[in-house]
Amino acid sequence: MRNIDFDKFSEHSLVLRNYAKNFDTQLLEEIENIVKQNDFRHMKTPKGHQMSASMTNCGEYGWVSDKFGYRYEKTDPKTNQPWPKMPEIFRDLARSAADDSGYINFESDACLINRYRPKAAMALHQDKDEHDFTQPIVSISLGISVTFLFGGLTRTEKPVTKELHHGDIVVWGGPDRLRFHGVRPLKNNTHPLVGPLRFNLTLRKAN
Ligand code: MD6
Ligand code: FE
Repeated sequence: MRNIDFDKFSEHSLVLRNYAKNFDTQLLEEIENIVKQNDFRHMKTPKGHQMSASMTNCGEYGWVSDKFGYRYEKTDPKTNQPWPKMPEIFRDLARSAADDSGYINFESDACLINRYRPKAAMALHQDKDEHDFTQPIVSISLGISVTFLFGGLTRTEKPVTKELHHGDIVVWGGPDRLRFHGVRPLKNNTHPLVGPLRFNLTLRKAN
């Protein structure tokens, strides 16, 4: 039996500490390869605000935001091309993290890649553009650490916080699936392997 170090947010959501660490170079190489095909960009919210994290996608569906709203698209509206293929290591790692968290047979068809520089943040939001809320979300952190905010089902509930570090994987679902969450502005910092950056891979079943 493998010894998994986990840290629970709640009954249905947890952080698997260091779960992705052994794969970090491989994951970073795959990100680099994706970015060569489809570069990071700052998307705008439907209200016209530029997001401070920059984003790209891989997999069958990519998450996009612009004046027409938040949604999943099979092609990148910027290039009209399909998103880069999902690397097997992303899908396999997400599936195994989900399995180890009690969500068996998780099949992701979308991976949003967020890149944060110091001071970038993610305001409280719900992930609700997917079709099937019975499917969990698996989120992989690489690079500099961040304070993750895990709120309630309403925006006003005071969030609990967890530090997420390089190699940690968050898995959540069930009754927590629609909880508000976000990340605090990143502090100035440098990670030995990643530099002054944080990457977050969010794997989902969009459709
Ligand atoms: C981030 N993550 O960690 C932003 N959403 O940079 C998310 O928005 C997120 O980590 C749903 C589930 C897990 C997450
Ligand atoms: Fe989210």
